[in-house]
Amino acid sequence: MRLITYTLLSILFLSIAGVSDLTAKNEAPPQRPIIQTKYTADPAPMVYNDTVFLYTSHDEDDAMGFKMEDWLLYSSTDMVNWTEHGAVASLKDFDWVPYDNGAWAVQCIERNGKFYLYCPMPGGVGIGVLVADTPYGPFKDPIGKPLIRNSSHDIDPTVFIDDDGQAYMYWGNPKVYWVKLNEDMISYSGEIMQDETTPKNYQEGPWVWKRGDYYYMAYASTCCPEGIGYAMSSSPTGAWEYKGMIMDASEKSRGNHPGIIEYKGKSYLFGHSYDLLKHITSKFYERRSVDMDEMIYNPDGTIQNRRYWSVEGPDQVGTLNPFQRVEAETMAWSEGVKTHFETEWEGDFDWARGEKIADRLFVTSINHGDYIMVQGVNFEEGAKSVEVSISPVYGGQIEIRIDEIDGPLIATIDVEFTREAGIWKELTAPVEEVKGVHDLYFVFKGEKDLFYFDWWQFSK
Ligand code: FUB
Repeated sequence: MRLITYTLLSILFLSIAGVSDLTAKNEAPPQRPIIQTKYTADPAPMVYNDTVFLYTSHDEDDAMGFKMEDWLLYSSTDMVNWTEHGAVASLKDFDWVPYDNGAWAVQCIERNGKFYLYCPMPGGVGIGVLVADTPYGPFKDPIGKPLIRNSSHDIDPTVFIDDDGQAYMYWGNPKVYWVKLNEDMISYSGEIMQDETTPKNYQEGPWVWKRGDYYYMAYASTCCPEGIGYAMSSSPTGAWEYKGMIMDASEKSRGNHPGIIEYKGKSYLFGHSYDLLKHITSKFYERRSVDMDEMIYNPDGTIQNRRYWSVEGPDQVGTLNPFQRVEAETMAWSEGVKTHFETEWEGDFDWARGEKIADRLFVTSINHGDYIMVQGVNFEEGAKSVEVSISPVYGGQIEIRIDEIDGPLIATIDVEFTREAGIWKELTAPVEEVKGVHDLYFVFKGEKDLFYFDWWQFSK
């Protein structure tokens, strides 16, 4: 059944993508977009301490139009395995925001050890700022009012700090506005300016960065569908000269929104796809997905064009260490599963330990045949056992396989049904010989609602 589903999905995806060279029988399904457990949009990647922190907006699972209440965080150190950290901020963090649907495109930036999250609220409500001591939050509103309230088009803020320490914020649809931020990052100086050279085909979603002597502004470009265009300048305040499309507008997509970083010597472009939605329906809803690929500069500083996201995605940079605790919500690809955050108050009492269960984010909605794939796991000289943290529901099995969903079985963990719902346990199983680097598949067997899955770790 799963294979039939794969084949149908492959045919559907490949015909949507117009990809002709990947039609071989039994071809693995495209494992894109990068996040499968939720609908995500408006990527805002930030590199801090050798980790990529990816802030996104969040399209609810039942969204028809925009239904966006909070902002999510994911992280990666290898650009293929992404760990979810849940919702790090929401509209509720602003006392002055009059609605609970309008958590549009944010950007987070670090300065002097503090993390500033710039949050637009559409409809003329303004752009707010939240501050935290860590990239994970908790984020608080330090000013209790909008940082920017200029027009009814105050959306899509992007913040850039130049080499001389001057910070700039840019935003707006259908014109680009900008202002100089003060060093405290929660106030500004001087007038709000409307950019006179709002670059060709600019729609919204500016993203500004510097490379060498050049300033770049990427943005959602052309409409509709939107691709990602860019302009260059010799100054952070323009004039901006249109240079072309980083990613073409594609019928496979609708809206777009760029985020661009350099990480471990490579450049990456993030933006939108609708491929996850298209896996379940051909109807259009605002249920977007963040996707990404490597971005390549030409020797003269211009950027190479790509038609759409590749099927294979970027190369993994580095490997994943299985001998440290890995959150179950770390994955390169998954099918069927969802994630859930439970606070100490909502969680059940752990009778075995006599204590309340701490806040945790874990994998839920685990049914027969679902699986999680973690890419490029380095077992070095081998592993002897594996431990998993599980909360049983009806019970079942985790088959741990390598390289393919039906590849060699290296461990099996039996999870028994228990009447004491909500109990978390650590279960251990021996591991068959496995050496070197492999993709790791956690394949779930049983009937339905098998268990919740919090983390896993191998031992030597
Ligand atoms: O996600 C809501 C809005 O859609 C964003 O603010 C725009 O950039 C577009 O992606």
